[in-house]
Amino acid sequence: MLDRIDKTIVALSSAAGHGPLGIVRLSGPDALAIVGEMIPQARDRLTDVAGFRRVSTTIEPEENLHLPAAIFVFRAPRSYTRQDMVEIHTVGSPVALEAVRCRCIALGALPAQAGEFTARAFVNGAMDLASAEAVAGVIRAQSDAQLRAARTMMDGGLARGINDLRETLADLVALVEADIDFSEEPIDFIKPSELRAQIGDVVGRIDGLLAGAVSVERFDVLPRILLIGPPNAGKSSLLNRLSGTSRAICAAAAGTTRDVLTAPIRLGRGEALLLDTAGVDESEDEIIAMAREMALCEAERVDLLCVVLDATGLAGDGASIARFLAVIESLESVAAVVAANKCDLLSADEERRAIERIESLLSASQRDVHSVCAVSALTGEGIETLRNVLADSLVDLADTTGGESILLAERQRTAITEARDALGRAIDLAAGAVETIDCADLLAFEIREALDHLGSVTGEVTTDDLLARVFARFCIGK
Ligand SMILES: Nc1nc2c(ncn2[C@@H]2O[C@H](COP(=O)(O)OP(=O)(O)OP(=O)(O)O)[C@@H](O)[C@H]2O)c(=O)[nH]1
Ligand SMILES: [Mg+2]
Repeated sequence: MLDRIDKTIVALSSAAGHGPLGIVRLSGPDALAIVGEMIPQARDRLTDVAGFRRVSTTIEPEENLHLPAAIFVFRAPRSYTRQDMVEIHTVGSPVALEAVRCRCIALGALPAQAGEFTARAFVNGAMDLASAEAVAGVIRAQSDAQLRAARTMMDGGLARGINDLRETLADLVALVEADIDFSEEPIDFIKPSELRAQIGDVVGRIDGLLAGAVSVERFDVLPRILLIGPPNAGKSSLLNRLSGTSRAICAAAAGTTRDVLTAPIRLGRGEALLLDTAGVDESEDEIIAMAREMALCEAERVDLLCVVLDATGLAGDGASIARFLAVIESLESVAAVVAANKCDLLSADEERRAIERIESLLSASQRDVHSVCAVSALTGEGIETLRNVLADSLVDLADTTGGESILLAERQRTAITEARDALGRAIDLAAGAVETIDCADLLAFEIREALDHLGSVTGEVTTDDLLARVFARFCIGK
């Protein structure tokens, strides 16, 4: 990819499919000339500009095919790739956009490979490698928490952290190497105990970074929320209501749902996958017992439980609900929220008492839940509140597992771990030495090893193979 950096590339940069607007993007020395061929009447207005310009015109990718277009010109180096770039914004018809892209290719542009625009931005010094990788994360983010983590990385947050570590290590390796260079002199540039302490400090900072990191690979997986509750509580009705579909069969008969059903739902600015299962009770019926086992097994593998209870069933002693809560106590490790359903059948007073009853049953069962919401799957009452509570609970989870929410790709995590291992070996060497010179060669080797691994995270140390792997994860056009 990098051997053709002086060639002009083209790609569709908007999402595939029909839309009001679509974008074809070019980067490279011939970008202006190629687009100029398609707009002879306005060609001069592209080239006589030093920085940025928007030109409204008609573009003719094929004979007698005239499309209204806005042409955005970004002259090098004031562009994303720091090369001449042109964006053609025109009607979002896949056929029209393909005609424009093909004409660009006929005029000499090369079809862009995945991530090639961002690879050029990195090679031309517009961003560090970690920031370039974060661009893919921002595009793939499926929730607010993921988007924030990717933005921090794109703004150079990870690079700054890594560069601080590298600076400390570069200072240390200089002192160790000075010990080697001046081994004849009676000077001790750094004592083994001091080295151990300083390297230990770097290891501590690396551990903090790794513990607070979110995996970019998790971006491809939607968070999963399981609806769980006694039979007939209205789980399937809630799945339909939250997803806006008629995905699940709902019926007055208990035991309607047997298999696990799924539907994507909108949550805040993100999405989640909602799972509907069979009602959990003590039935002896063989099929219902199997369905219950399946529900409980599924519950251990989700990010969040949405416990659905029939609020009208709380009028009596609430014994059946207490029994149900006892069943899910074993799922303590999974976060939960409670939806008290069928509130349309209750007066405001009864609703308040039902919520209080659930809260007291919960405190007796020691089951920690984020929130109890009164809802009606039938009328839609309280559903938006439940949606917000589910979204907030997922963000809380991301924040507790994500700490400062630095985003790491698996490649970066491996490189940082290898740096940590090399530093661990350096600490062992220093611990066994009376004077630094006793093991200075090996010490310098291990610290340099750590420096190289850390450098590969931000792109200070790169290989073609590494770049090919990094940018292969991108979509074409970015
Ligand atoms: N009034 C009222 N009825 C509801 C509400 N939600 C569900 N129902 C009714 O309750 C009955 C059971 O609903 P389902 O959605 O099938 O309940 P479920 O929890 O999926 O039941 P199983 O799959 O059998 O465990 C149906 O007759 C629904 O129409 C609600 O908010 N208000
Ligand atoms: Mg059901």
